Amino acid sequence: MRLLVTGGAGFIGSNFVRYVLRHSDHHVVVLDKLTYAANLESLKGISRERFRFVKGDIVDPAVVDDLVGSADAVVHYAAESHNDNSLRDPRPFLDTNIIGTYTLIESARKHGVRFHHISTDEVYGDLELDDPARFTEQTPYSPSSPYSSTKAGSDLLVRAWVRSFGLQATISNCSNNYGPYQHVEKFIPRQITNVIDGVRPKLYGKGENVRDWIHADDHSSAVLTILEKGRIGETYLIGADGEKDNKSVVELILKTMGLAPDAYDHVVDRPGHDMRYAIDSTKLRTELGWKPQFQDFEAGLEATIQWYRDNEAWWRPQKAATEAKYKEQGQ
Ligand code: NAD
Ligand code: TDX
Repeated sequence: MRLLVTGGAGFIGSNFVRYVLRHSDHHVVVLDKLTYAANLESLKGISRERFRFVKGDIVDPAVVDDLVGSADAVVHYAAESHNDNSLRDPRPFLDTNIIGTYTLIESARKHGVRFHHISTDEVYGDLELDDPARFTEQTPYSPSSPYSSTKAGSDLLVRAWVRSFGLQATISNCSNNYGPYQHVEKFIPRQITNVIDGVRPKLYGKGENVRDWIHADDHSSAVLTILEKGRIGETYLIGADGEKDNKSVVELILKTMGLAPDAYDHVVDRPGHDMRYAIDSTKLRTELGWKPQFQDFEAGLEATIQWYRDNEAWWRPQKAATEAKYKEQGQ
């Protein structure tokens, strides 16, 4: 297939591009606006034989239509992705996540092109710490932040286009990803690079919040599986049973990097901070036979820490500006 991958210069998109080129014969065109969150270095070294990069905005119908028209399938990762930014300035989240998705699905329906929409578990809101429940495909939508509400809105647009216009689409909602090439604004890379810089990790509030961690390569294998075998019109939840509270993750980072596990600071909490996410991925595992390869979070985290140690040139240019923004918020 000729795949159009939006947001392929970001964290998960760039990992997906590498994964697809390694594990399939598909050809890949990346469409990416190159916002602050992108890094072209993440695509460095990829052979041009089956890969091409186009700089452009998904809200621009002319750019989108040209590329969608010559693809067999669209895999839509492009988004404004950071909750903290959405609390400072929601507007770009509406533009890219809502209007950008609308622009893509309009074009996909016009050309009859298969569409896979990448979304998040955050559309389901949050769970209590002691709730035995996990999110399933039947959980009602209840997003908390400007980011998650725009992702929820984009999911609903895709569902409506399937029902009303027969769009050939699938949707996946994945839990928190970790791995190489993640921007230093996000929790795990921020703390690793703080420790490298001799700065104490920053834990929002009490650090009790739970995230369900999955390695980016496991997310990629799940998306490729859904793209090749998923049933049109269906939603699949992607998760790897990786629930951890933030405090334990920071302690593990500190221990792995040779420091005392309590060498971190508590900072002001995120407004509206979701308490816990947890994914039940039974449908994906039983219907499509997917299973995660990275079952050992400690080993995956250790490899990620080593990647940030080895690739300082990749993240260093973003670090000072990212920390300056956090400082303004007391975080
Ligand atoms: P990211 O912020 O690292 O990358 C986003 C990419 O999209 C960047 O390269 C950016 O330049 C591009 N982009 C933004 N606006 C654009 C526009 N208008 N036109 C074209 N390109 C644009 O994000 P990520 O963490 O890699 O997330 C990718 C997708 O996966 C998002 O849809 C996100 O909601 C979803 N997701 C992320 C996670 C996670 O843990 N990071 C978990 C579940 C789902
Ligand atoms: O410095 C920090 N300290 C801290 O305690 C930062 C940056 C975060 N946190 C906490 C907030 C969250 O509980 O760590 C947790 C993870 O934070 P983020 O990395 O900002 O991720 P989250 O808000 O959970 O959202 C992520 O997963 C779902 C992605 O950014 C989203 O794009 C995805 O949809």
